[in-house]
This record gives sequence, structure tokens and C-alpha cells, in this order.
Amino acid sequence: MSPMAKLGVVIIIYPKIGDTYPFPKPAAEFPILLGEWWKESIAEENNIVQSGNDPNTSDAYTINGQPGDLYNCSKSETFNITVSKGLTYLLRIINSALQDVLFFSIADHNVTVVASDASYLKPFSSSFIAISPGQTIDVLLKANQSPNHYYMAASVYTGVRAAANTDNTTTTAIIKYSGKYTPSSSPIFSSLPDYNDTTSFLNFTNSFRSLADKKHPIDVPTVVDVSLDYLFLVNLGFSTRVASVNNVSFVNPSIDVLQAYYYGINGVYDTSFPDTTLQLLIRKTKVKVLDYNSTVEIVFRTTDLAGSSHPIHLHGYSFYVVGSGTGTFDNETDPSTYNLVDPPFQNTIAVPVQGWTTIRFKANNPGVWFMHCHFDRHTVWGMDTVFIVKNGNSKNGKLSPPPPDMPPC
Ligand SMILES: *[C@@H]1O[C@H](CO)[C@@H](O)[C@H](O)[C@H]1NC(C)=O
Ligand SMILES: *[C@@H]1O[C@H](CO)[C@@H](O)[C@H](O)[C@H]1NC(C)=O
Ligand SMILES: *[C@@H]1O[C@H](CO)[C@@H](O)[C@H](O)[C@H]1NC(C)=O
Ligand SMILES: *[C@@H]1O[C@H](CO)[C@@H](O)[C@H](O)[C@H]1NC(C)=O
Ligand SMILES: *[C@@H]1O[C@H](CO)[C@@H](O)[C@H](O)[C@H]1NC(C)=O
Ligand SMILES: *[C@@H]1O[C@H](CO)[C@@H](O)[C@H](O)[C@H]1NC(C)=O
Ligand SMILES: *[C@@H]1O[C@H](CO)[C@@H](O)[C@H](O)[C@H]1NC(C)=O
Ligand SMILES: *[C@@H]1O[C@H](CO)[C@@H](O)[C@H](O)[C@H]1NC(C)=O
Ligand SMILES: *[C@@H]1O[C@H](CO)[C@@H](O)[C@H](O)[C@H]1NC(C)=O
Ligand SMILES: *[C@@H]1O[C@H](CO)[C@@H](O)[C@H](O)[C@H]1NC(C)=O
Ligand SMILES: [Cu+2]
Repeated sequence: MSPMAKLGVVIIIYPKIGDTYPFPKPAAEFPILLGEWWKESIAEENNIVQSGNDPNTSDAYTINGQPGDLYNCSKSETFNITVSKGLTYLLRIINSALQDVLFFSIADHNVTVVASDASYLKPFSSSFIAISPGQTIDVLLKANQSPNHYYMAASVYTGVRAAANTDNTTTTAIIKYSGKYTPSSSPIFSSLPDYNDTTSFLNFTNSFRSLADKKHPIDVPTVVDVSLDYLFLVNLGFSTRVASVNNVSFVNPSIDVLQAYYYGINGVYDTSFPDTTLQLLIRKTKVKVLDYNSTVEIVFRTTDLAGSSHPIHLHGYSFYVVGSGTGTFDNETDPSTYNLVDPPFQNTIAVPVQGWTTIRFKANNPGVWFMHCHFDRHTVWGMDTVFIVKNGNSKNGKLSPPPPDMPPC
């Protein structure tokens, strides 16, 4: 079979080029690309834009392009790696699925989580990971069990979304120990948290801490210049699907915002994106303008009664995730729980279902930056917004001109 119904290019971003690992050099590195697969050639975005409907759920997830042994059609090509007992390996796990947060685990092996989104973390041991679309997580795997073959596996985390509306299948790949031994008749199966195991999901996500040591200092803003309150919502009660940020459903302009901003073309967007939610939905191209070097705090909030954690992704920046919780954000008490000592430095963060997450960053990268939910369908429905970060005075603090060979469209 040809499982790659949809081809893509994967760019692997390694933590800080030139940096040495803050852990002993692993014996080898393996990219583990989690994906999603449809039997039909789906042209999915057109489908969901034109019909305004939910996309069809996928038929399988994949590990490095293969659904794995649970699928007869894939079984002969299931991805596998070979390890030697006693050695430690680095797995660079990427979730390139379009629609789903995934759990991933390895039978009988815990992993040590060491980095996410190209920033190192204080290492911690876990029997599984939870990874959002667009997120990367690096883990160390110590081959310390009896020589055998073991499954690695991934399946969905849905939050409170009905199981019937999601792909509830499991994808597998194999880890084989090298050497002479009699393997079990089939690889040892790995257990994964249930699709609705929010406790495990939150426990994992909340375990991230930056290294925050002398060699890896952090720079979390302690004074906030701009405080924003952003509600991410799938709007109900419309004939087609609509999603929004602060009840502004983003409309893709015909001239892109970057060009319009750079060349001063009027009428493409307006700068009145609200700092807190509107009461009624509007469909517009609105942006928020930030001064160069201003320190920005955003409380991401979600109130959807059904649905998964929105994985919010910001272009142009990594941000410190200083706090999160379930329930309604309380501006009196919740800020006292913020971690300003060693918060993780991410560019994608899944906001808890019916909860909140607070991020901080310094707006020191001038330009036009998209922020959106990393679920493809939500992006298409309008759960997007744009920041324009103004130029600073220094030479480095200015938006570069378009390259001379920039294609016309
Ligand atoms: C979506 O699923 C329906 C059945 O549920 C099927 O009839 C249709 O062909 C599918 N569409 C695509 C684009 O796969
Ligand atoms: C997979 O193959 C086995 C053995 O050939 C067969 O018994 C089984 O029905 C197949 N399963 C599916 C879902 O096709
Ligand atoms: C493991 O993967 C390699 C390709 O990397 C393949 O040639 C080999 O047949 C696979 N082995 C098993 C046992 O599936
Ligand atoms: C994995 O960690 C758990 C504790 O979180 C421990 O109970 C278990 O024995 C560990 N498993 C292995 C294979 O090390
Ligand atoms: C997966 O979902 C299908 C319907 O979408 C259902 O028939 C099946 O029982 C579910 N399987 C599991 C393991 O929940
Ligand atoms: C998860 O769903 C199952 C049914 O599929 C249910 O029995 C269980 O209580 C649910 N767990 C949680 C934490 O909601
Ligand atoms: C996650 O669960 C483990 C084991 O139950 C616990 O020790 C740890 O404190 C929890 N972490 C968080 C961030 O909740
Ligand atoms: C919290 O209160 C502060 C101080 O009054 C205010 O600046 C900020 O906008 C509020 N944030 C939210 C998310 O309501
Ligand atoms: C946003 O707009 C919807 C209409 O989709 C409205 O029902 C809802 O109350 C608004 N939400 C908020 C938080 O203002
Ligand atoms: C921006 O911040 C950097 C580092 O804090 C500082 O060196 C620089 O002078 C600031 N630039 C402007 C224009 O405020
Ligand atoms: Cu979303």
C-alpha cells in the first residue's frame, strides 16, 4: 500500500544549533513522525471549507508513514528500530497529525522527557507522552529491559469530544533489541492512557519545566506591558462551522497581511482586534498591534462544552507558559500560581478543555505573526488571529524587506 495519501515536508528543528546536549550523548537519534491517514484522497481543506462541515475522521494514525501491525495492509512495512541493551537513544517525536492530540508510549519502558519545541526541559520520567499537532517532544529511551521486541504505539486524546467523532485506532511500530535471544511470538504491547484521560494529559503537560540553569538561562518577563485575554471558541448555532478568537472569526484577506502592512495598502485589515472577548460573533480580518520590545501576557481561555484542548501555536516566537488550570480563570487568585522561575519555553500549547493557560513573551521580533489553533479544521473555521509587531530603533529590530526573488503569489 501507499500510506502517504498526503505528502508533506518535515523540517526538524534541533534545540539551539551549536549547543551541546545537557545529557550524555545518546547512542543514536531516531525521528518519530506521528501522522494521520485517510483511505480516500481527501482534499480535506476544500471539503471542509466548501461544506462548512467537520472533516471526515481519519482511518488510521501512522508512525513514520505506516499504520503498523494492527493493519494487515501495513504489517509487512511496520516501522522498526534496533537497539542494544544498555545504551540510551534519543527519540525526536513530532506530531504532524492534522486533527488530534496523541498519546504515545513504549511497552515496558519509561522515557525521560528532555526537550519540547526545540527548548530543553528539566528531565522527567514518564510512562507515556501527550503531544499536540505541531508540537515536538524529545525523549531519551534507555534499552534496559530483557532483550525482546516491544511495540511503541500512539492513540488519540479527545478531551470531552465524543469518541464516535474521532479516529480511535492505534498505530504501532517496533523496537527490537539486537543480539541472540528467543523473542516472544509477537511484540509486547504497550498500554496507553484512555482517549478521555484528561488527568494523565494534564499531569504530563504540567510537568514541563525549563532547565533555567547558568548555561540555559531564562528571560521570562516579570513586568507586563500588554495584558490580553483571548477566548478560543467553536461557535455553535450557525449553519456552517465557525470558530473564533474573542468572537472574531478570522477572514483570510485576498492580499496577505504582511504585504498590506509592508506596502501600506489600506482596507485589507484593521487594527481593532479586541483585548477581551466580544459578546457577539463578527467575521473580520482584525489584527493586534504590539510595540517593539513590549512584554506581552495572554490568558488563553476555552469554554467549549464539547471538544478537545485547543493547541494554540504562535509564529515568530517561543513563549513562556507561566500557568494553567481548569475552570474559569480567576484574575484575583490564579496569577499568584504563576511559575516565573522555570516555566517551559514553547511555541505550541494545548489549553485545557474548559480551562486556561497564561503565556508571556517579549515582542522583539518585528513583523506580522499568525497565531492559530493547530487543529486544521479550527484554523479553517476562523480560530486564528494576527499580531503586528512594530519595528524598533536598532538595526536588528527592523522588518526585513521581501527577498528580490519573492514569488508574486
Ligand atoms: C466521508 O465519509 C463519507 C461517509 O461517512 C463518505 O461517503 C465520503 O466519501 C467521505 N469523503 C471523503 C472525501 O473521504
Ligand atoms: C488480516 O489478516 C488475517 C490473516 O490473513 C485475517 O484473518 C484477518 O481477517 C485480516 N483482518 C482484516 C481486518 O482484514
Ligand atoms: C525493519 O525495517 C527495515 C527498514 O528500515 C526493514 O528492511 C526490515 O525488514 C524491518 N524488519 C522487520 C522485522 O520488520
Ligand atoms: C516506570 O515508572 C513508574 C513510575 O512512574 C514505575 O512504577 C515503573 O516501574 C517504571 N517502569 C519501568 C519499566 O521502569
Ligand atoms: C471506535 O469507534 C467506532 C465508531 O466510530 C466504534 O464502532 C468502535 O467501537 C470504537 N472502538 C473503540 C475501541 O472504542
Ligand atoms: C472515559 O470513557 C469511558 C467510556 O468509554 C468511561 O467509562 C469513563 O468513565 C471515561 N473516563 C473519564 C475520565 O471520563
Ligand atoms: C503527575 O503524577 C505524578 C504521579 O502521580 C506526581 O508525582 C506528579 O506530581 C504529577 N505532576 C503534576 C504536574 O501534576
Ligand atoms: C487582570 O487584571 C489586571 C489588573 O487589573 C488587568 O490588567 C488584566 O487585563 C486582567 N487580565 C485578565 C485576563 O482579565
Ligand atoms: C460569542 O458569540 C456567540 C455567537 O456565536 C454568542 O452566543 C456567545 O455568547 C459569544 N461568546 C461570548 C463569550 O461572548
Ligand atoms: C529592547 O530590549 C533589549 C533587551 O532588553 C535592549 O537591549 C534594547 O535596547 C531594547 N530596544 C528598544 C528599542 O527598546
Ligand atoms: Cu482548536
